Amino acid sequence: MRKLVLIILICSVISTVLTAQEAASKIRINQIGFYPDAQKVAIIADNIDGDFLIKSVTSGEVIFKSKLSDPRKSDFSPKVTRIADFSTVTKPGMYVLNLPGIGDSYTFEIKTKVFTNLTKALIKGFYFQRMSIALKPEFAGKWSRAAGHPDTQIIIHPSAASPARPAGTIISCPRGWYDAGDYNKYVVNSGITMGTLLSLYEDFPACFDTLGINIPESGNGAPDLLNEIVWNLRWMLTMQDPFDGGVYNKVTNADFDPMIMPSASVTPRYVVQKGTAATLDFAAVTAQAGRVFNKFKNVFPGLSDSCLKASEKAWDWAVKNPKVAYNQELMNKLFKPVINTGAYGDSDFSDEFIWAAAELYITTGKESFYTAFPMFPDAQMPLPAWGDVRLLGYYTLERFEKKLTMVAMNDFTGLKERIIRTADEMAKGISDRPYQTVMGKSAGDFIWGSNSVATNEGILLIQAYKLSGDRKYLDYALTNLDYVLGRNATGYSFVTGYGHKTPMFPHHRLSEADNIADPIPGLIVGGPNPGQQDGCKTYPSRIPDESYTDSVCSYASNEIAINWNAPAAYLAGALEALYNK
Ligand code: G3I
Ligand code: 9MR
Repeated sequence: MRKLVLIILICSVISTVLTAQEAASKIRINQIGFYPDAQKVAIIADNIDGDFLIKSVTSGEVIFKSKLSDPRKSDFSPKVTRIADFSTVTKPGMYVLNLPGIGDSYTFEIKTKVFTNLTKALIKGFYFQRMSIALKPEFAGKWSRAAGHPDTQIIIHPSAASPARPAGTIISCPRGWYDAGDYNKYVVNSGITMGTLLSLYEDFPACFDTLGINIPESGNGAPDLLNEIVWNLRWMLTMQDPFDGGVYNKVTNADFDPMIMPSASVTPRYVVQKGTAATLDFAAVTAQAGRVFNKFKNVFPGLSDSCLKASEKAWDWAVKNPKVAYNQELMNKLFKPVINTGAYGDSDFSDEFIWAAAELYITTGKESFYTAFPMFPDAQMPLPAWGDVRLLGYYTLERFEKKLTMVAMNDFTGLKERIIRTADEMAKGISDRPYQTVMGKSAGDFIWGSNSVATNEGILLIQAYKLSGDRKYLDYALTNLDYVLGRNATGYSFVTGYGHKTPMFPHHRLSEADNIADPIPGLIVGGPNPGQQDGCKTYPSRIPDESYTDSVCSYASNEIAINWNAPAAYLAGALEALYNK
């Protein structure tokens, strides 16, 4: 009998727990929290009519009560949502949102600087991706690990052969960050990543001069954001052929490694063919780095000058070789060994020319860079992505308005209007959307790495705010951080370790092979992608904004990548800087 009572008791406890989880998962909310003076919205992923309450976790007191909104209908699914707006709650504290008769949301916090830890974690994520170095417990905690991929014996692949460096020549390309869940390093994807991180520093130097993330270089007199960037920058510099200035596309194995730790990965590594995209991305990054590191000559002697020299040399190579695409399929027909890792193949270089030209122009002041190619070939403003980098150049022109010479000044008003117009277009109709976020305007937002669409939209909105001073753009940008942290159709906060329901099984060799239950923290996964190119069987749905699965097989929705972490770090860091002024 006692046993039966116990079983009934356990069952009823389990059923309450399940109900609590179900309730929490129905309430889609930024799982970290809110600034006191910001908009605060949760979305009920169900057609429930009635009131909602905001309760203090510490006192249990109901401090706010209001009605759920009229329903909103998704454009991509038959589902309907309701909005709970509690923006008038401004008192710092820990809270839950309660739906009477249904249950509580996850707890969340209202306070100033509510995303400082998140910002630090997203930058620290890069430290965890470092190659060629052991991660020590004092910096990496339980995720400490042995060194791997020294990359001091890199083979020139036949596709990369030149008279001075014939196939089989050994070069040294140490350091750098693992690109993603795999163990290779790609110049093109490092390009946008580094550009975004360097811009984060250039846009908000005061914040990042003092933000420490506890890495081996901390306290050396340079900001930690820059210290971390240097780890990848020094690798990138090795990717330039000193004899002609061209830049190899990647350091790679012939095939993706299995899910093993770095120290167990010993297959040969190659640099492959040079390309125009890689060379121009390299030119842009090194021009920007030359500018940024000029202020830190005492900590990094010679680095700024080396970067600038490398940049001009790369630019010259690209001008002479303006159409060298990295076509891996074609390359594999011509050369052995066949290379099966990521391609980041791009065949339109007009945007890379714009970006490199803009960075070189601002760093050197030489107008010839600005006028070398059409800076505004058309009126389009494509959101930054690894193969689409022209806006990175435009952001730089806008950031350095005071340095523009007459010819660029003449374009400036037009550029400013375009950025603001693009921001307006992105936000148009937001109040009708089921999740009230800028992200999700159309099904086309949900591509491989869709979370970087959300965060890059956030960056564009922040540029619109900087140019206009209109607070609404900042509020729009925040809706996309809310999206990434849980106010979305999946109910996940997409950053490992940050939020309540977070990815536990990312497609990430470092997290999968380390025998530690928790994945490495501070890494944003790709997010919903109805393409489902990985063929995983665990996706809950093909509906664009729901097509996400927290399983290790899912490299098309649940991998992590440096070009996704960088804009997430930018968005969180910029909001911290701008909301806490
Ligand atoms: O841009 C088109 C879009 O216009 C179209 O509507 C949509 C429909 O599916 O496709 C979009 O293109 C997709 C593109 O990603 C979007 O950026 C392609 O289908 C898709 O195949 C492509 O995926 C890329 C993937 O590699 C496969 O090549 C991802 O961008 C890229 O982030 C990813 O990168 C990999 C590296 O190769 C290897 N390391 C891991 C890394 C992250 O997964
Ligand atoms: O692990 C690889 C991941 O980093 C890439 O994004 C993805 C697409 O290029 O490919 C993954 O590797 C898979 C390979 O493409 C096919 N065999 C299974 C591999 C995953 O374990």
